[in-house]
Formats: sequence, C-alpha cells, structure tokens
Amino acid sequence: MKISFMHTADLHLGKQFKFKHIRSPYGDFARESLFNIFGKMINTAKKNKIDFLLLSGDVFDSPQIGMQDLERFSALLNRIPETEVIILPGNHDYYQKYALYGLIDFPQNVHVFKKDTLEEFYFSEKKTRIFGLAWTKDTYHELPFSGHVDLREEDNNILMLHGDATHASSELMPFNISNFDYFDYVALGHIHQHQFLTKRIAYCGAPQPFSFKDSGDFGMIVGQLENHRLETHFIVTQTQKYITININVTPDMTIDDIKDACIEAAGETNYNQKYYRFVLTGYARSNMNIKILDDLLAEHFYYVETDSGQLQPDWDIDKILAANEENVIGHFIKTIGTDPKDPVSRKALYYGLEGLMQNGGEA
Ligand SMILES: [Mn+2]
Repeated sequence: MKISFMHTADLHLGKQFKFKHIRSPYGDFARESLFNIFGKMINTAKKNKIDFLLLSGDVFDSPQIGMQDLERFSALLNRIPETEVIILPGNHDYYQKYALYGLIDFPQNVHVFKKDTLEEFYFSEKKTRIFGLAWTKDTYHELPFSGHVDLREEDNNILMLHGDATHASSELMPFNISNFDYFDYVALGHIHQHQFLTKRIAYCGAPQPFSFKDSGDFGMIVGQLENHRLETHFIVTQTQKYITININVTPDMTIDDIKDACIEAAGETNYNQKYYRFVLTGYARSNMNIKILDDLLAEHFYYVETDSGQLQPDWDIDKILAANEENVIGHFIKTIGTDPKDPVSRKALYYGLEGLMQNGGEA
C-alpha cells in the first residue's frame, strides 16, 4: 500500500530566544516564526493529502509549554483530520503524568507515545505500523530497546526515535543505527542539522535555525513508501538565517570605514529575517569608540550585533621602534617614518608592521 509522510522534529515551540540586543522584540519574532512554519507545514499536509505527519521529538521546548501555545498547536492539527499525526516526546518535552500536552484532548488523528519502552500504532487501512518510544525523564545512557521487532512483509514499517546516533557516550539516548536498518524508514529527531545517515535513516533537522551556531539549510523530509520502496526529499522551510562575517580592521579605518566594510561584506540587498554578527579582528585606532558601531549598523540591518572582543588597540609606533631599533622591524619603521601623513604610506606602515609583528617582534 502506498503512503506518504512528512517528517519533522525539534520545532521547540514556545522557545525563549535570547539575543545580545535584549531590549529588542527579536525573541518574540523568532518564537512566533516557529508557529508560522508549523502552520505552513500543516497547509502542505492538507494540500497534498499526506497520510502521516511524524513529529520526532522536541516539538515543544519544554514539558511546561503554556496552555495558549498548546491550544494553538492542537487547533492546527485539527485542520488535517485525514492525516495521522504521531508525536514522540523528546528530551526537551519528555512525557510526564502532569505534562499539559498529555492532559489535553487532542483531535482523534493525534497519537502520542507515552512510554519509554517500544510501543506501536497500527493503521490497518493504510497497512502501516509506526513504532517508537517516548522520553519520560531527561537522561538516558542507552536506548531502552534491543532493536529487534518481528515485522510483517505486507506492512509499511516505520520507526521513530529521538536521540544521539553520533556519540556512543551521550547521555541523550545514544543508539547504533545499524540495529534498525531493516525498517522501511527511521524518522530521527534531536540533531538540528538534517542528515541522511543511510538512505532509510534520517535526521530531518530543525525547521528553523536557532542561533549563530546554526549554518546550512533547515527544513523537513517528505517521503513516499510503496512495497518497501522509499523515496524521500528534503524541503527547506526556514524563514530566518544567521550569518557570521569576519571583518579585519586596520588603524587607518574610521568608524564609518568599518561600518561600510561590514555593509559591503554582507553584500545583500534584502536583509529581512537575517541575523548578522560581525566579528572584528585586527587593530583599531586607539581613540575609537567602537560601541557606537552597533547603532550605526542598526539602521541598515534587520538584526545586527558586533563582537569586538578580539580587536586590538593600535600600536604605539615610537615604543615599537625603541624596542626593535636593531632589527628588521625598526629598519622598516625608519624607512617609512613613524608618522607618515599620506594615507598610502600609513597603510603600508600598518600592514607591513602587522606582518612583521606576527613573525615575532616586540610590542
Ligand atoms: Mn532533543
């Protein structure tokens, strides 16, 4: 029997985002974007008459998700009565007796794994068995499942797991995927970067990047199964992007020059929903108030922050000359002059010194 499915995980609905710009509304926007993407997924499921929506854990950022968020979530699932929705609790939203999402009445098409031993939901009309086990506490040193199930040839057999297939010593439910390669499809959650570990075993990844640590594409996996033949596609769903750019500062640059360098390096015309971080390295003139750079850039970007932690103050040329009187560095300074007036010579002095000092001069 032919079936279709959508596989997503790690939505972290309700997540509290923390940005360096704490007075800003960005956290609210980012949190709302997760519901927005989930709403679009629901529309996609409806339009394409998807048979199964697999939610492989960390759907909620915590088991204490608020009632309003939970009702929004439930109402969205209510829009796709023809799609069977399978929820696997992960480490962030592990199942507890008093977890709100375990107490509310979900629509009939919603099925939640609630035990940390292998359970299954069987959909006889679609000849499909979906196996999984819930997190019911926050740490698992091993998967509480041997890996063996007797499968029937006539069924579609899907396994859902939330845990770490990449680190055997993980406390977040490590497992060895080679134990599960006899399933038609294994829908994994937990790692936010999507990856196909084999043709049939995949992390769908988070639908949206969450911080500057997240690079690459974020989306979901859609698939079809028929007579154990599997076809899958990764679909990008992200609406936001985090971009980190290094800017090399030299002492000849004014604050406006640095601002322009940042804008030029970004090289985009549409900044909406893009989070920029500029990491400044090199040497700034000693009288520069770098703190105002954030404000100068703020007019230009949707979100911007700067990291000037690695930025060094400009050198005291006279002091360097005194300490390097007899070597090539001193000779270089004397050739160009300690305080050249024309910009080209100034640049030559700073760039040349940067190279020479890296090779062991005394500052
Ligand atoms: Mn997780």
